[in-house]
Amino acid sequence: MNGSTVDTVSTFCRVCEPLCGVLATVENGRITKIGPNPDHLSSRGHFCKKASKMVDVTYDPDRILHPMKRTGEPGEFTRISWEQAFNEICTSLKNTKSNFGKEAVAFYRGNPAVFSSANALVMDSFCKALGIKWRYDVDAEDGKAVKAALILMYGSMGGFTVPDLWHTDYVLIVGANPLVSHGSTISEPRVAMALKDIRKRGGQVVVIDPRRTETAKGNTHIPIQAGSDAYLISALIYEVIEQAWVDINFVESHTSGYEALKQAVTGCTPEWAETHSGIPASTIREIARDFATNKRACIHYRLGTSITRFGTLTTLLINCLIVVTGHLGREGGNKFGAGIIDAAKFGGNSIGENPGRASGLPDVGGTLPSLSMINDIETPGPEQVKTLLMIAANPCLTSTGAGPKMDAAMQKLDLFVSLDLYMNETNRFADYILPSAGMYEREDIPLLGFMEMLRPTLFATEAVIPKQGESREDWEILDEICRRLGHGSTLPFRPLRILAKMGLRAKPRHLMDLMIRTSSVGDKYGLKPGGLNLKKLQTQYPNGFVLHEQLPDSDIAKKLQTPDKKVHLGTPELCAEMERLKNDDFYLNDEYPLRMIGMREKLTHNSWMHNVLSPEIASYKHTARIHPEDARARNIQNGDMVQICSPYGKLEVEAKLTDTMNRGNLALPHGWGHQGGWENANARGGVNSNIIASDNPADMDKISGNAALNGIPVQLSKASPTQKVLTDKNSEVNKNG
Ligand SMILES: Nc1nc2c(c(=O)[nH]1)N[C@H]1C(S)=C(S)[C@@H](COP(=O)(O)OP(=O)(O)OC[C@H]3O[C@@H](n4cnc5c(=O)[nH]c(N)nc54)[C@H](O)[C@@H]3O)O[C@H]1N2
Ligand SMILES: Nc1nc2c(c(=O)[nH]1)N[C@H]1C(S)=C(S)[C@@H](COP(=O)(O)OP(=O)(O)OC[C@H]3O[C@@H](n4cnc5c(=O)[nH]c(N)nc54)[C@H](O)[C@@H]3O)O[C@H]1N2
Ligand code: SF4
Ligand SMILES: [Mo]
Repeated sequence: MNGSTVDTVSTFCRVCEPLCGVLATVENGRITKIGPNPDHLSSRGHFCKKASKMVDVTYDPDRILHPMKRTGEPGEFTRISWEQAFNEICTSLKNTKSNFGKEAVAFYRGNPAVFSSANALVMDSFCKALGIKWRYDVDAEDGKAVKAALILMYGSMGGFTVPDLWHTDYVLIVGANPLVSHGSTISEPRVAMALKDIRKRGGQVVVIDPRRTETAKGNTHIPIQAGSDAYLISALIYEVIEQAWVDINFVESHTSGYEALKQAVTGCTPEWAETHSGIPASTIREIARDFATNKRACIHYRLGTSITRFGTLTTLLINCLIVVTGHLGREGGNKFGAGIIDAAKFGGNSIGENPGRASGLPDVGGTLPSLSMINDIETPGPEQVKTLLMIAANPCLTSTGAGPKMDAAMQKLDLFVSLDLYMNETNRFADYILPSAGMYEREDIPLLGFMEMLRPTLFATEAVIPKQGESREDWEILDEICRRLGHGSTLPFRPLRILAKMGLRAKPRHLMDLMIRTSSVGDKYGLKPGGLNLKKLQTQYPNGFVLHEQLPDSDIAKKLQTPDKKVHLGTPELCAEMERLKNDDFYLNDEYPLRMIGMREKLTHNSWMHNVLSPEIASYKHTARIHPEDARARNIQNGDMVQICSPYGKLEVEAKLTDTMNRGNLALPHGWGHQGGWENANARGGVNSNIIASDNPADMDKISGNAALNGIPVQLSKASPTQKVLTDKNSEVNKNG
């Protein structure tokens, strides 16, 4: 016997939205493997390689494991104690408040932050406790347009309408690539299987995308010109109305504003849409017919529609199409989520109530776009942002406005504190980096997925391993700041904060427990002895507890948060945007004839998985995917360095010719061009794709302030010969993207 212990622990992955149940092999307190869990009731054995790479992230020698203080140039940090870090940060926060007012303190949330339920439960109350008025987040590069549309139509940004893929006969996938992304605003580990099943039962999967994506392969692919979906969808609505395919009963019972919608799409003929989108009018008519006349039809849409200039309008139109054809809340249509709490009730519903102080960009549900930060930090005057607290974010790479201006703004702050696993391209400018505990170092429930799950399932995990180094959970760090500033704690309820001041400190796990116990399956604190609580869920149901075998049909009026309990179709916002769309000449600029979009690759995740030392990730190269004809016209060959210029900036990157691109469009992944504390990532080259995105607030989506990162007008040319790099040119045209 060597005394070693090997355990296999059921837990769940928190890299992306399916939140797959996985098995962690733990040897002597160290995770050695993350693998699939065939018995997990949500993921049922689904697993992807990204999850297995979390072992490398957890033990990455470049991970920040101690509080660090900037003692020199950007990126030059010295280890300090937690005590020193908290002392100095809290003193500085107090000084900022007394010198400039509490409005000088701002908060920024990045994407990985929402994958911790504890964070989701306390970030709001942390900001409220500190009186933080300026809250920014990466949602403007992701889903602000979606949230704004949900607010306008359904009354709350928490009320996602998820495509009922397991029971549909026709799904229109517009601007999403779930075979690589594993789905977003939908939480379904087996999304690939669900799509396969649709085909098996004779149904259709139609993918509208400027690239013949992994999802498009084997399905019906309709190539589109990037940034033109609003034309397409308004023409689909036009055609549905023209052909009398509207579900009038549904519209009369559940909606308002139908006549205004009808008016707004006047003249939006399939021929008109063809000139903008490149999709033949006959195909548009076919899609309209198939979608409207199929009893079980739904739409899945994501970044290809939301991070565009007309992001909110496109999302509004998609939802109007779902609703007027009577596909809302029905089997095989788009249904409201059914988790243990109805997030729509707590989701927030404000748009533009607290616009950026200098950018004027609107907030959605109380948070502002990343871009607004630049102006709000740089512009002198009342309420100028002087201090920034940032959790799990890297806007200098991931946001619109990334580049010299964002870098400069970060350096103008009096105090910049970042909570992160790494020193990245943004927090290298910070004054302090505080080490965060990784996903397997914290307990959790799938709070983020509740409203998105196709088979709503409840599960929980304990921390699988101890916190590495001196890291702490994000919430613990926020809690300590609140305690030291005299607010008791960072928890949302006042009585809990008062109790904390008396030494009785509740934790987010108590709130998770509360949610479970008071839910329909909860033990109601003993009143329903057979019911669930957090502990019971963790110990007796390690593989989850299925809440609904399938999404229940929605009682629509009950799900809506609009005051009149109607879905609002032709809102003034939609009508005004339709007018703007009809008069838009943005893409008529011959100087920038191509359109650039983003793309995701299977094994990396936004900006934070390029450091993993794996041969597969190492084999990834940052390349722009270009159609061979677009390349030939410019004398560009596979592997050449090319220059891509937009009206806002330029970059150079290697070309990869592929006929998966729709002609006139090229794709470049984001999150590359590293210069942080991650050595392997830095060595992998590539460029920051967002330096050619606009940093002008006027260019953002009008309603939500969402960035327009898909459909950037660009010109393309071969870079000067000195820039040429050695590459394998064996394959001139790549068929696999
Ligand atoms: N492997 C991996 N998975 C991820 C991530 C990752 O970085 N890597 N990121 C996660 C995150 S944060 C998110 S939000 C989700 C995103 O999830 P998805 O939105 O499913 O992922 P994307 O790959 O961005 O897919 C957008 C699709 O829209 C297409 N597109 C671009 N412009 C247009 C357009 O104008 N019109 C239309 N119709 N299509 C267009 C693109 O070609 C692309 O196929 O993925 C998550 N999952
Ligand atoms: N051009 C273009 N730009 C895009 C996109 C696109 O499709 N095209 N997609 C956008 C989208 S959808 C998103 S969500 C954003 C993502 O943008 P961001 O959220 O800004 O960046 P990420 O790369 O997700 O990671 C941010 C940081 O979180 C840290 N991190 C990881 N796990 C944890 C944790 O558990 N705790 C803490 N405290 N930190 C952690 C990582 O180390 C990393 O430094 O990028 C956006 N940018
Ligand atoms: S799909 Fe996402 S949640 Fe599931 S195992 Fe892969 S990375 Fe984790
Ligand atoms: Mo995202």
